[in-house]
Amino acid sequence: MSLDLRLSEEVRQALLDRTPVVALESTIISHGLPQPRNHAVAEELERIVRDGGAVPATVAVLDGVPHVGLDQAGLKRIATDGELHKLGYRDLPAALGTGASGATTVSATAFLAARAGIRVFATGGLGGVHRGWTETWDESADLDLLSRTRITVVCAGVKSILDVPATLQRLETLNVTVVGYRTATFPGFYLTSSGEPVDWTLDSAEQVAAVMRGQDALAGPSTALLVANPVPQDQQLDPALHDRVLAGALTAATREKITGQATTPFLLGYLVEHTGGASLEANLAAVRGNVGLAAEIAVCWAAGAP
Ligand code: PSU
Ligand code: MN
Repeated sequence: MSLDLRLSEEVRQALLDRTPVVALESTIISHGLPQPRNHAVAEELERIVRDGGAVPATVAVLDGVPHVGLDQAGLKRIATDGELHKLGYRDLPAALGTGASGATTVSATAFLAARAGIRVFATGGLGGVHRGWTETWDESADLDLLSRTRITVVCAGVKSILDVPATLQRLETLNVTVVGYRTATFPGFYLTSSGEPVDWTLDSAEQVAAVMRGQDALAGPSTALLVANPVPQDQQLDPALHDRVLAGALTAATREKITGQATTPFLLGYLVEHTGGASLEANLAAVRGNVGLAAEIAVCWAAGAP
């Protein structure tokens, strides 16, 4: 059995020519951002990649077929179709086998992008260990998949709705390389800093590409490289507002018995609503910065290709 992995024409050509490509996930569009703004954001993120000199490859599963690189109709579909599944890696076989459509989370996107031969991927904030994990055992499958996939993920850290120190511990155990981009503290998604230290700080896209070459030279287990890029300080969510509203969100999630895949979209949605949209602006600022940096890294990576 071979996989029918549908690459857009420009992605196929760029991979053949070894020119820069950046993978983008679709769950942030379908389940992470409110309509109708999400469609404009999906288009804007692709434009940022192009302006940075790379080809965008938004990833999703449409009618049971995994796509790497969507056309305009595909992009519109992931932004507007209310029936889309949220697909982690483990959901991919079920979607393929039943002909279902869905947006891909970090775990499914990283897998499909790497499978297509793409090395750089941008998102907002990773999934991770949820608060209350000792009770719920809720840890995003993003972490495990990134411990076995050779891809560079540019993100604003992990979502601040999570237990950030516990997530960093898990990333260490899983041997995922974590670097701060121009920061010595791990970013806090909506916030510039989570307050947690990082062991490595890199200052340029060239340096990131050099670390990627180091991964390949070692030829060890196929782990990811996490490039943690903070939201600019003047665009972060007010930390006091963040802490106050997040506390309310966590209480509401417990009260309404929100669990599993619904947890992250519920918490993000609650924050948007109860910060009067300010968390949305911080989230978008973080994603835009990540996508721009990912394009820079992809350009440096392609420049060093044999
Ligand atoms: N980044 C954002 N918004 C999001 C996500 C990331 O700015 O909605 C998505 C990603 O797809 C990530 C998922 O993989 O949230 C994590 O969900 P869970 O905690 O259910 O694994
Ligand atoms: Mn979960």
